[in-house]
Amino acid sequence: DPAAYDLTTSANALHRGAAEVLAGNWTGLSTVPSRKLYPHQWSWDSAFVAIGLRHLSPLRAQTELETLLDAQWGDGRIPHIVFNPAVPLDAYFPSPDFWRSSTAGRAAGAPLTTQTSGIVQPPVHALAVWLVHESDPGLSRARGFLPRVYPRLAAWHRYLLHRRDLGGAGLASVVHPWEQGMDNSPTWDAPLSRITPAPARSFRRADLDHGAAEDRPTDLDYGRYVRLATDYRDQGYADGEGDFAVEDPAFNALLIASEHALARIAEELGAPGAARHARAERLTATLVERLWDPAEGMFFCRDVTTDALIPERSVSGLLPLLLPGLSRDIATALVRTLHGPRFGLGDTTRLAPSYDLTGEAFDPHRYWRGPAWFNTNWLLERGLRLHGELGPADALRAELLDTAGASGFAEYVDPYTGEACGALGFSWTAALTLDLLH
Ligand code: 9WN
Repeated sequence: DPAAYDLTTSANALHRGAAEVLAGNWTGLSTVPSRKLYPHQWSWDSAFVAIGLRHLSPLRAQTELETLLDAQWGDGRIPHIVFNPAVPLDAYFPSPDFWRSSTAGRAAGAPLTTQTSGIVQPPVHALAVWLVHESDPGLSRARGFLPRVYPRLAAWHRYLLHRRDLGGAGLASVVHPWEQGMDNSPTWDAPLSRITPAPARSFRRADLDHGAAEDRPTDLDYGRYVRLATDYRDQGYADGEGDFAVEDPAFNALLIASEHALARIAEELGAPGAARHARAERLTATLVERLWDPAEGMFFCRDVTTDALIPERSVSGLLPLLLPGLSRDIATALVRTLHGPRFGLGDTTRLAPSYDLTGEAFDPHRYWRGPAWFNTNWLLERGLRLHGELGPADALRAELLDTAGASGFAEYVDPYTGEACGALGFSWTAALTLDLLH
């Protein structure tokens, strides 16, 4: 059948292209998100990269995660960036001399020799570890992969569930927009407006050397990012003292999904997993209590400082679809919202946008204020499949593969047209393409 033959050749070409991107971004012990724009190791990027790498080299996938975990702090936090000492300081801002992890982070147990940032990113790691293990259990057992990483992942979750329970209800809070990973989402506009920006002349934005200014966050955003990070650093990275604390649905949904994965890892190691599964279920109930809005059919962020929901519709509010313990009603409502006018999936958009199409702040090209991203769409695809929405899951998978290949594995795309934006040859786009091909 010639049509089947074509499909195979294009799948092969896509596979080859994605593998080339990951080979080009591999540095020996980990993968950079993008050679020019992001020349170090990023936390949630590495988790997504490992999920794709496992199909090419389970050994590399394990190494990717082990390298990240080697930079874990004594208090359990996994830093959002692990710096490569061979890269010049001015290649990325904020650089190690800004974060000063080994001195300012000493009380929190920052590593002495490895330089890292002091904030975190979404906890996709236990989920990635489990998927990497499953791809080659023989190699994993031979290398003692799970016994080595399990205590670190447990400490990571403990940090988030205790030190970061700033709202007091059991969910984890982020203390900086970079922690949640959707840096300039309109969700942050209100809580950020209370932060006095650092003067523009006090820092230099290396991102503008490689990214288009009209796509990236603004200078005013950066002034506030810098102020928040400086204050956190100057408090010795101690938690509970800052002016920004938000409970985010995607961050917490990923923590819950990872807690389920941690339960499976424990069971694989011969320990009981039931308590962790039960905790994940309790957290799911708390997520619904704290962040679900039945009238809107989606989840919202809670601003811990004002104890109010932030009325901005971000794709983050759809990502709890990933959770197995969601009620049928909530899953159905999320699927409806995803395909409705605000996200337009399968109707006006090719991939789910990062932000409400009808929202005042929507911009199809500006970073997390509208463009579609591959990691969030990969998570939605998994969620759709988990809840039995096989038709929509298959359609989204086909669009993801098409768009990834046609865009040159772009960092993000215009949600209507699939036009490439940001960096090309972006690691998690390539990695998640590989995962969908398998
Ligand atoms: C700040 C690396 C990271 C991603 C984030 C994305 C972007 C950094 C930046 O790039 O953030 O951490 O410099 O803009 O928003 O999700 O992890 O790919």
